[in-house]
Amino acid sequence: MSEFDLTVRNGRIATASETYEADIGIRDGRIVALQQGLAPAAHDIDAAGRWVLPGGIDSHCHVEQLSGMGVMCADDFYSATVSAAFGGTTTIIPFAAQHRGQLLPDVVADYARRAAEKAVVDYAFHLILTDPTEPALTDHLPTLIRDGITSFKVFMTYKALKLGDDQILDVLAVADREGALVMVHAENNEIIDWLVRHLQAQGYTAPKYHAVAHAPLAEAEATNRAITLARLLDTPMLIVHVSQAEAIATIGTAQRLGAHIHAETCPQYLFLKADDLDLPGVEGAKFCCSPPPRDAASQQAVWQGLLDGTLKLFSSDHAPYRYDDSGKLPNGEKTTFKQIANGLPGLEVRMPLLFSEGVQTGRLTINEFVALTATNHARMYGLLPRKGTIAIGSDADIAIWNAEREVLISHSMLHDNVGYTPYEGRRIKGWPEVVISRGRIVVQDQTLQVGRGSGQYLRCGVPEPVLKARALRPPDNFVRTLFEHSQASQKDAQ
Ligand code: DUC
Ligand code: ZN
Ligand code: ZN
Repeated sequence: MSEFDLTVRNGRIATASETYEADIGIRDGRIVALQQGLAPAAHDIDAAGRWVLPGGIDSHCHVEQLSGMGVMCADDFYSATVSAAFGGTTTIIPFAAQHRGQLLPDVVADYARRAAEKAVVDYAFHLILTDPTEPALTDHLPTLIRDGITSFKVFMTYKALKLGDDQILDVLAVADREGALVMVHAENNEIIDWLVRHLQAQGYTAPKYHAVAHAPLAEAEATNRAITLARLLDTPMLIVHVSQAEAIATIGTAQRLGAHIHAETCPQYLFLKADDLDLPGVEGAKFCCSPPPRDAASQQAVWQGLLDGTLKLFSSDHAPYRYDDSGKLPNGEKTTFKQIANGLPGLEVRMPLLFSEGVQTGRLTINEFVALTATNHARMYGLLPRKGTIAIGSDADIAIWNAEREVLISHSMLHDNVGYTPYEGRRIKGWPEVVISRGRIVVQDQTLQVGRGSGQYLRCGVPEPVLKARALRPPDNFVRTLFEHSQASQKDAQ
């Protein structure tokens, strides 16, 4: 009898740093052998002529979550994780989202229960933090961080979600002290509101005006301001869903100055344009997300940011809303751009789109592809080496890609519950045909092979940017010390 539960043989393995031919032996959900000439186990996959890559990590997706406007996502943990798996992603990190007035521990307990019942691949959580009260900052966040939720997103826009700069500083200081990473949605709220008001006053309500209201400069300004706040405390920050050149330039400058600034982008900023919102009626709602898709020059800048390492993460920002009155169109054909639920689906096509347009075109090496879609996410959120790579001791999360398979993207072939895809009709080349999570074959022969609730919760460790910042910076930062002392005296005074 074989010492392995499963073997994957004859494939070409790529990690973020290496490419080589070897067989993989898997036991108890982990990779335990990596060498040529392994004898087949009773369960054996012949990966000859295929790429054997780490399963993807999608570290920015919205699943079974209420939006700021109170709209429920179309995907629950079942449909979202099934869809992820069919697209080669074996770990997702969605958001346990606090709405004002809610207690963080309650939010997380509810979200954890929903996920445990339904997820088919593994998952960790970020928080969305909208109400940084004193108990949240002093008690709830530190406890949740110790329980493995080591990243949280704050918003600079959306009335119901946004924090002021002073609140963001409070959150950054707590994250810094407790070992967590703050993710920022950077758009200037006042600029957007002003533009919305004047567009509406002139009767400009069609979906295409969403992209006008969410102006590139609103993103550029907020990105610069967010970075300034992080630099004041000399603490790490991740700018999410970056879409345009000036924001990327600002991030690059901060990185060259030695600030601990990291950044992510998403498929919609490489493969869609603001022009896509300009369709008859309200059809353009299918392309409304924030920040919105931009122009060809922005797409070029985003590609460049991925190639030169300014942008380290490629996530979907999957935010699924159906094209009907349950989601995108609360007012049917009369829905104005301001009322359209913001967000696009992308969990399943994230990796195939980048594989086809990045690797197959020669823009990216296969190793860069792995880094951008898996390994860098595991580093960023404290999941390496368990997730995001192929190595002895790592979880056996593997996607076996057929680089020759040509696919015509259409919603009918996808597994989410959104009812449309913004990438309808695109021809791409390369698709993950077998997907393995913790040694379990999740997808094979275009069929789901596992049941609801078989995914596991992952506790994230300290994010690598936090460890690096701690190691590199001088121990005394007067501004941080000021925060610590004033927090302590506020607590004593109670
Ligand atoms: N923008 C966000 O900030 N989150 C969800 C989707 C979107 O478009
Ligand atoms: Zn956002
Ligand atoms: Zn998002």
